[in-house]
Amino acid sequence: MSELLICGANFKEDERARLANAYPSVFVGGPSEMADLDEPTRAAIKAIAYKGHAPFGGAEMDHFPNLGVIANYGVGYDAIDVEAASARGVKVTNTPNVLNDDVADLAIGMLIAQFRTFYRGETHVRSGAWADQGEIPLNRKVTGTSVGIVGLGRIGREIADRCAAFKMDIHYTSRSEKETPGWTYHADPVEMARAVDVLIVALVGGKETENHVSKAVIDALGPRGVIVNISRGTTVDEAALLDALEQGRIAGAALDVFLNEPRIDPRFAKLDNVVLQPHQGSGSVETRRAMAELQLENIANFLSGKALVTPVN
Ligand code: 8YV
Repeated sequence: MSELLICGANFKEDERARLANAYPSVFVGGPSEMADLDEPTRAAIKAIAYKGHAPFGGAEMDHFPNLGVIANYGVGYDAIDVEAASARGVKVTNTPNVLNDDVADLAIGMLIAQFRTFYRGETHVRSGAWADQGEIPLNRKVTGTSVGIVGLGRIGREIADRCAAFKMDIHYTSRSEKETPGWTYHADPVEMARAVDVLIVALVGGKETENHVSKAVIDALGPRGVIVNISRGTTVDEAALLDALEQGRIAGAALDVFLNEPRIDPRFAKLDNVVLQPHQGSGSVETRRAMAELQLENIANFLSGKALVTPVN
């Protein structure tokens, strides 16, 4: 009987094969398919390798009476009800740190793409408009701008370090003030938004941070303001953001995450002041490999009775 359940339609073939080669396993496309497994199969499962953003709650955990660990592929585990897991004595692990560089690189790349209108430039070259119309409209200088990092965790810090290399005036919000090289701490995100031109959102997802970047924060950012989000769609009031972008009340946005991924609000596609990416923050070959290895290491440690590498609860 298989001890491992691989759960997630978006596991790549090689990632799934690596898990399946390590342990006899069964596969389901998502938590909603767990109930379809027969009872003896469910009773044998001790570990679940999870990848995805579909909710994984207590009701799904209850299908597996001998479940001991849910190893999440990803640093963000907001899809998993950790409280429900803890109440059942189930451990949860994630894949922190190995993706910090990729996510920070993407944040800076998207910020530059938004300021320097890469989308407009690319279309201009590909369409031949360059030869007919000449230069594109001038855009905006990146170096030296003022930036507010919303959430100075591990990823937020990597972003801030990169911003420092671009000689930016760095501000941040966080649960508490941190030791930083001259960066300005704000307890209130509205106050920070008033002080900067760019907000880069690097919060954890989940109920606690829902709509943290509220309408009031967006309004405080003002007409030169740009919002970069590489965290979760839930952290920004998306309706307020769309209204502000459509009405030109902020200058633009660069977004890797949305509500209702991958079927995002069609209003985004109509905007020409946004950079849109398909939640690819950690999506380099190197980083995804490291994430897969860390997930497998957590499973292997659990099944052999060793300490978990990156436990959450
Ligand atoms: C996802 C992510 O894990 O790590 C996270 O929190 O959001 C991503 O890296 C990835 O999209 C796979 O679902």
